[in-house]
Amino acid sequence: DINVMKDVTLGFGQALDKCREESQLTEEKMEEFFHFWRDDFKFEHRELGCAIQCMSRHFNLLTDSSRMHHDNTEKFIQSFPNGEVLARQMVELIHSCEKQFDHEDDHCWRILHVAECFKGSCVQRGIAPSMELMMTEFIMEAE
Ligand code: BOM
Repeated sequence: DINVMKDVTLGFGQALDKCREESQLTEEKMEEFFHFWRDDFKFEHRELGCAIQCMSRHFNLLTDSSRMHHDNTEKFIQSFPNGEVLARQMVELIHSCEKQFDHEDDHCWRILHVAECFKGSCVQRGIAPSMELMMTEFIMEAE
């Protein structure tokens, strides 16, 4: 279902406002969270990694060592319409990305690398949401 990843991203993105200040992620570096899926989005600001860490914490998706909490993450994804279709696959993709960057001790940088890797895996598997769909929904929600 092409809507699942869109819904999960917009849901997860709700925490961005709460995390901007503590992560120092300015609107110049990321205007809205769904821009994550743009083709030309660059993963270069450590602050984005810090923001994703903060947002994940907000939904209780991290362990004490700032790794993904598998059960909580699966349940979080399942809480969206048809989330059960992608929950296992997303947890596995994130975990396999985590393993690739486990040597990175800085949590913000590691999470940024994991996020970029996760996006790449989603694009490869054809489960990345389309930007047009994201924009439309985002604008509809704001009205
Ligand atoms: O090891 C730290 C785990 C953090 C993983 C972060 C990957 C997620 C990137 C952000 C994209 C989010 C889209 C949907 C939310 C998935 C839970």
